[in-house]
Amino acid sequence: MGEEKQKTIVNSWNEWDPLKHIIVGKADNCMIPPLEPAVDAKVPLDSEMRRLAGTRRSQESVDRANTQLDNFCDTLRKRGIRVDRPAPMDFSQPVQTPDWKVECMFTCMPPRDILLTVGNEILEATMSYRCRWFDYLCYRDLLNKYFEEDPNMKWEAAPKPRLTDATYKPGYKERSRTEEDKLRLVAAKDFITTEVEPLFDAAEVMRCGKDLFVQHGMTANLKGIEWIRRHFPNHRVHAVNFPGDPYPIHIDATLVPLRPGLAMNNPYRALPEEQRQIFYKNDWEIVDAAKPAHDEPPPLCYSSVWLSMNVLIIDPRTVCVEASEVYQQEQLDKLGFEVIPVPFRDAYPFGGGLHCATADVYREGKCEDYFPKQIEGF
Ligand code: DAV
Repeated sequence: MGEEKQKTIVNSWNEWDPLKHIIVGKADNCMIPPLEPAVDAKVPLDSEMRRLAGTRRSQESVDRANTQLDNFCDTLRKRGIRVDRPAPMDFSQPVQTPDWKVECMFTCMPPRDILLTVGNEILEATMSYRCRWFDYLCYRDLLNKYFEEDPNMKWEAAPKPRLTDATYKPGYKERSRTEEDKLRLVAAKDFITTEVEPLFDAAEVMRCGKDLFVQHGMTANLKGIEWIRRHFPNHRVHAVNFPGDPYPIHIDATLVPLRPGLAMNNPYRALPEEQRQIFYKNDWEIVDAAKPAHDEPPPLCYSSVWLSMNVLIIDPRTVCVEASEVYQQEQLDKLGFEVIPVPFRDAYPFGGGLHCATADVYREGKCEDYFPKQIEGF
């Protein structure tokens, strides 16, 4: 069936069922984010991005990223997957609400950060950076279209946060001057955001059918996780955290499910023992992800080398892995996957890897219970 004729269906319950329709981001007009409080806590201490905050990325780097993004789309289309693209805005514009003003916006390269698909619902996340407050506008044409074309699609938006100074902890920067400081704060679950309002990025959520695992970290606070819990009453929502990650943002380079019964965990960001129990109790195996092939991320990249494990699963036997990540490819090959290498390192600086750069619209399959044995209080 040609992709134009494919009926629009919004449905995706997990990260591995057979993929039929997806959104892939674009690098156009991407800015280096301004150093507002939440961005400051995430940009690595030694990154050049600090000096260049609030400036445009070079057109040459944008073009290279877009070439790889377009190539990724072609790879998916050749596999019969329908691909849609967002509408980039002029992200160099200053934006404001009645509460604050910021010198520019950011990007629409990583739709995963904002769009959370759970079953027939697509939920726009609150976000927690001021420069990302308007991200949703880039996806509104697509969501509106899905809403028109699929009579069962549920279009939801989480409450937009105020993001006043009360949302961010005063003095956090002073308390996190070194990597050691950061690790100590993260181990104590002391993150940049306060609990005055619900906050989460969609990329903090790992979907496993009836169970949703949400990272408590730099973008999702406990109130945000509680909001998700009340919003999805038919799901079980588990807050997880990863001591060992000095910059905990987004779960998809940290804990990645591969297929029912198998997940991989970043060995430097181990899921705490008590939070592993639900996996073991239900006969899941958690393997350490292979080491990245690179010692450093590409220049002006705010993500870590662990984008190596930020894979896009096409179906329980097939996975897209970044083309230079030979160790990750080898590991997944040994685990029984067909590995599709996708060149993507030029796109990393614009918002992440192959999983970050996408958002599910349709995967075949239903909501299944992969964790029938629950752990009290988790
Ligand atoms: O390891 O820097 C990247 C995830 C971005 N969505 C990391 C996390």
